[in-house]
Amino acid sequence: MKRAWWKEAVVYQIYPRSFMDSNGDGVGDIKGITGRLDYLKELGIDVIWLSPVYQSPNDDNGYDISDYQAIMTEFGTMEDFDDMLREAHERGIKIMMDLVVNHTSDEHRWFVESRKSKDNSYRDYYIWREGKGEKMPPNNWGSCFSGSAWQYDEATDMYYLHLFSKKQPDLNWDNEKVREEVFSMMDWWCRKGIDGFRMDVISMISKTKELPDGPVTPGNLYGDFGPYCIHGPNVHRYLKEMNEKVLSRYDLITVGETSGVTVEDAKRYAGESEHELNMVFQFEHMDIGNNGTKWNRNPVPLVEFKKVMSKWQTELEGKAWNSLYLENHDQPRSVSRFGNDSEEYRERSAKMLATCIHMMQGTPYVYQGEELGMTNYPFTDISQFRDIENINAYHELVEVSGTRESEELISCFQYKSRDNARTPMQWDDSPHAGFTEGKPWLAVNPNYKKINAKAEMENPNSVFHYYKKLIALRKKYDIIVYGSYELLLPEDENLYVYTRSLEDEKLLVMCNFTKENRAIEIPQEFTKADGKVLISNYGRDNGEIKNLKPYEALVLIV
Ligand code: TEU
Ligand code: CA
Repeated sequence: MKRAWWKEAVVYQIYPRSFMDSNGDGVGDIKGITGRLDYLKELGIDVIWLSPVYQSPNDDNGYDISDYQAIMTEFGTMEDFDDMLREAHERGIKIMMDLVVNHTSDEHRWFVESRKSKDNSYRDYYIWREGKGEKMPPNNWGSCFSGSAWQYDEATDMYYLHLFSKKQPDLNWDNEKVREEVFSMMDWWCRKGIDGFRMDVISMISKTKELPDGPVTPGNLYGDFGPYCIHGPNVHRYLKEMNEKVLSRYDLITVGETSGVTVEDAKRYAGESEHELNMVFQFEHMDIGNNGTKWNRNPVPLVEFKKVMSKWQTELEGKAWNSLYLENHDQPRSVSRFGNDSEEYRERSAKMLATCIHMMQGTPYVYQGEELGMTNYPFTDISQFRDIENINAYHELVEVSGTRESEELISCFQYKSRDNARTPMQWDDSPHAGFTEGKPWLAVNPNYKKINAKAEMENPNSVFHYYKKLIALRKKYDIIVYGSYELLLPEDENLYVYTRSLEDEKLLVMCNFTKENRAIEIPQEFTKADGKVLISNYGRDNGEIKNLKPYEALVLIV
């Protein structure tokens, strides 16, 4: 297995809007990030994945970009950005930008031009089609944010495609001028000294020529664009071109957000010799239980979770590199979804989940607050949400189609809404958790008085210090980065047990995903020899055990 710094790194994702507000307007900003770099240095992370900080009207909180080479007004100035980049580099921390080029904002100058007339020189930067008739869009596709994926534009009596909000028109990647503009913008950021890109919905940039109706999942009002917009005919050609013209010229970390990706697809997007990307985010483990819709409260059966994770671990090994994550700005808090966020088990299960993921092969991604064991928010009313995804879903499912009942749907939002991950970072027990001196744009979780960075940095047994230890172990032991993975007890519904092997070293990773004591038999090879405890969330100093305690994580090394 080829060594690489980005294989050995741990990435920390910052959602700037909710990380730290330095000027009291209730919105996080870049100066706020700069002021917290020492905290991240203390945690020991190597790379910051910065969610978009570019100029944006914030229809989708910055994932709708109106100027790729200017900083969002609310977040500060380009000078603030340059200061943050320099201060991060001085601490040995790299910066990975969020590249959102499947679509722009409808306020981007390219789109402002494109919609002016059918023969405008920017017309073909986007995907315009004639309707099928009076108020009839070109096909039945639905947007990820509800409603049709087509928006009628009066000025030229045509529709434009938007797979996300109507203020996020899709770029036409078949137009080489679009590719040239994107590549030169990327190069401009690389020349500023940034260290990589996380690529937003990069699997959607190539659409089929024909745009036929998609299959309609029962209960949905619209058709699925997936077969025609995900892993399209030219996606790998365009990524190889991006690699050749930009990525290969710098020492970057790159990760593609590839909705709908399979292991086979991943071998192409992130294949060691494909010259496209370093790795991808897969969603199979996050989509467990989503039968046709994410709006459910389904638990995650551990046997299925183990099967998915093990497939990715074993089938990519030696061919492509894994990313490892359980939460981000689009997902609910992992301790609430995969662990147990009750007073009694929150910390223990947060440490157990961290062990389970960080002991695998791949690059781990820690989402802001995950290192504190931050939990979902106790949402009870639709007015508390800010995320366009579930606000639009509520309108469509409750008010338009009436296929869902308000209270039941809101309880699903409470479990799965992206706003769960976007409540402000909890720094200390002062008002608004020290995030802002103003009114936060989204309410702070009321449990901040107990769950906050200050308290956890002072408590050596906190989730924070446990993450710090996990990150330090990854630096110390090659086996954690490069060792082969093997799943044990595949059918066990309560325990996740796997080994890692590298040369003559071996790890045994045991995680109890339940709140009961569970019997376990430690394989001989870890007891007869001097099996040493690598990490334990119960402070164990030996591996002579007959059972795992509630949410216990224990890693032995021989
Ligand atoms: O997410 C794309 C994506 O797959 C998710 O939106 C997913 O469809 C949904 O959030 C989970 O149910 C990326 C960004 O991460 C997301 O924040 C943006 O809203 C989206 O693209 C559009 O840019
Ligand atoms: Ca601010």
